[in-house]
Amino acid sequence: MHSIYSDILKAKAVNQKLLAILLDPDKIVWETLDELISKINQSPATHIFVGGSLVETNTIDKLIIQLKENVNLPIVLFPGNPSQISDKADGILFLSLISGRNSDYLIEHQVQAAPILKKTNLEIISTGYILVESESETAVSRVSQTLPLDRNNSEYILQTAQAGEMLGNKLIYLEAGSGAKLSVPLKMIQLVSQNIEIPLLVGGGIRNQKGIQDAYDSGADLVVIGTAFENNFNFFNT
Ligand code: 1GP
Repeated sequence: MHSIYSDILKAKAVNQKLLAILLDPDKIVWETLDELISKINQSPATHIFVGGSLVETNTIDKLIIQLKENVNLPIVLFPGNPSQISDKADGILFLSLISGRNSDYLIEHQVQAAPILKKTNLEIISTGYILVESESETAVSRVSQTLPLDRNNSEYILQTAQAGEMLGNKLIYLEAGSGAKLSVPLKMIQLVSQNIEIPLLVGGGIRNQKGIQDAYDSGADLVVIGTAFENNFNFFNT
């Protein structure tokens, strides 16, 4: 039995902060995979997320097989669409883009994914995914054809997070977008974390240790780091 979600809840209960390294299979330089794996093993990461906006399944499988052999962390899919489901992973963030009004990303992709997921043993973790404006356009916004929510309107973002929780999502993910210029505002993290019960994930545009610590101090339960580690495998040693 998987226990990814119950472990996240247990960590939250004792205020133990979590860290996910996001790997986009399209951006993996396969020749450097050994080094990547060894740096992951030396890092404080508690989870590996695998996904991207436009990845093909066979590269996802290939990457996960390598990771499973060499890293002892839960591997969680963070899919851009239903074609990115791999039964090699341990779990999946079953995302609904609740900040947008594109029904494909709210429910249609999930309907397509359901019969595929039924055939796997993946732990399915429903996640209310909220895209927050970060100055320039991000891949999530472009691919999903949705606009991010106004970063100055924390109240509306809180309402969205609360609606996501009331709908039964198990996690809320505040996303600025991969490589975002501006990460999610700390005041917003604070407001949302104080007014929902479920764990809060925060990611997008976090570039240094201080950014991670600030997000934790503001109430993030799990921080996601993609680009900064991708660009510098020594990121966690700096
Ligand atoms: C993107 O939140 C993640 O979906 C991580 O973003 O690549 O900017 O770290 P970065």
